[in-house]
Amino acid sequence: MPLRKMDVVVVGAGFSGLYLLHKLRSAGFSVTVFEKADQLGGTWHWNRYPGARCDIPSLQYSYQFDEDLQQDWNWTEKYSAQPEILEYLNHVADRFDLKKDIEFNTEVVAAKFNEEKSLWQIKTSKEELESKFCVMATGCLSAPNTPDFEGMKDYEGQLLHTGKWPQRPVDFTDETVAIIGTGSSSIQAIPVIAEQAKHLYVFQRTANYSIPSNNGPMNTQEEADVKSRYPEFRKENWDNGFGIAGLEIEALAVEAGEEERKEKFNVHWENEGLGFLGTYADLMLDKDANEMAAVFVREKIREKVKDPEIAELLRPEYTIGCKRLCVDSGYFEAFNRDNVTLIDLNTNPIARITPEGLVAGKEEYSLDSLILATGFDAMTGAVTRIDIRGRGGVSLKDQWKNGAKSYLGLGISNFPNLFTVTGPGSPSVLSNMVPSLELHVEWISNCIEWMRENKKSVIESTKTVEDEWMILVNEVADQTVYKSCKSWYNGSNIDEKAKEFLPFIGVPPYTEKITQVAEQNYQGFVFDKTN
Ligand code: NA7
Repeated sequence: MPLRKMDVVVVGAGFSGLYLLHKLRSAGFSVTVFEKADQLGGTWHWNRYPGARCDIPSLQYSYQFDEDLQQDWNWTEKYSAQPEILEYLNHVADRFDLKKDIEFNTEVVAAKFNEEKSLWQIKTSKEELESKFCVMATGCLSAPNTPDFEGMKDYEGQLLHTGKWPQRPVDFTDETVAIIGTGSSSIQAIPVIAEQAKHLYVFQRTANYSIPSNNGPMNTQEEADVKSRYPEFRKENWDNGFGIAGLEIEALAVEAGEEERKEKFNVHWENEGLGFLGTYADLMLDKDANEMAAVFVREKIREKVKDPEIAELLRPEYTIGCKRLCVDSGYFEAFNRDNVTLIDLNTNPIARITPEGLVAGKEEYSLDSLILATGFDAMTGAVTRIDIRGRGGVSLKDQWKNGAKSYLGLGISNFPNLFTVTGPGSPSVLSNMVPSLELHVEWISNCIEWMRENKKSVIESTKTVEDEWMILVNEVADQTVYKSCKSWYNGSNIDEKAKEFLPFIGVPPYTEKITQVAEQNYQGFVFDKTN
């Protein structure tokens, strides 16, 4: 039987994949989206742990490509919870009739570039097919990191990972529960699980900074105001270094008086969530300024947590923001409950998982449920877990062994006609993801349309431009405090991964750069290279 052929294969039906399908199909291309899960949503399908919600205000964490959509949709809360985001994505899919071109329960397991035919040979869990282009819309935080604790396979209780949460209801009532990890996911989940469980043990390796979300019902006046000037409001996103609207970023902490600084930190602490880091322009640039913000947050933690010893354990020491900042609804307060115990893994390392629970330090914990909130192989994991082979059969995993290199986070040398949405080298995780992925979807779609108009078949990045680009990514990061601690921004959470800083910091210069590249007929990319 002849293989199915299409113009574009999109991998993943999350925010990026859905918009790619709409955009490319509207431009007249044949497109199929392959999705491993049985439904759409990507990150928002998999991360359905208790308390999961976005930590960028929903009025900004939403599509802007369609004015009617952004006018019609009403978010019920400032920061929407996972079920509502999933509902929104389903609404978008129905509104633009997307589901008919998404093949669910279908995993892309391999993709090989056929140099003779200039086609991608795609192997899914169900069939082989051919496509001119392949776009990885696989998300930045979608390949769960599951530490290989000794004895884990023998554990007989309920084992869960926050990034792979089951669709069935999970009820912890009357259960003894342990959660390993204290990143964003755990920080969102702990207050909710603590309300349910008989007892919750929290195993912490590194304390984390978190800002209160002060989440609540959508302020309808604010919503009406934003909707009356949505394009202008969105423009504020694009003008901000992190792609988040409404941050004042002129003044410097090191130049402010102590009282004034405290007052301003307080206002941002109360109202801005992640935007706390935008209180002053120098917080992520200057170690002294950063320490001022860190001291402020440490003090807040001390105020919130009643037991001074626990407060001390929950107090992060490192540069604030160099690990992804968290936003919570009652995280530190949860440790004031009698049914929550914090265990410091530095003094009580996990020795092994047992059939009944786990052993850490000298204690054995008998558990009904064990939750791994241990994060992701961020930014590259979802791509390298697929066997992708480019020119000369080179494997992407091997090519990225010593560090992921990409031109603009969009194209990779040796991998023609393969695009990544929010790939390494783009602002991605250091920006508001939704506008960032929309920017990429439009760039990729426009590029493929331009190729059709200009009769080009094959586009690829070169080693030279991507080397230069990744040097710039690191030079920019060197001007900040982002490299000053271990984080998934620099691969430190995965042992075998190259320790390299991957996101480009600065939405406005990045946007300007990729726009210019496109205007100059995709400068830096090579078309129809002959061997
Ligand atoms: P994160 O932020 O990577 O957090 C993972 C947590 O798990 C973090 O506290 C880690 O400690 C801890 N961890 C990871 N491996 C281990 C092992 N082996 N033992 C003990 N503890 C471990 O992932 P999240 O899912 O919380 O958040 C991901 C992003 O999703 C988030 O930033 C938002 O953008 C949304 P560590 O700090 O490495 O010492």
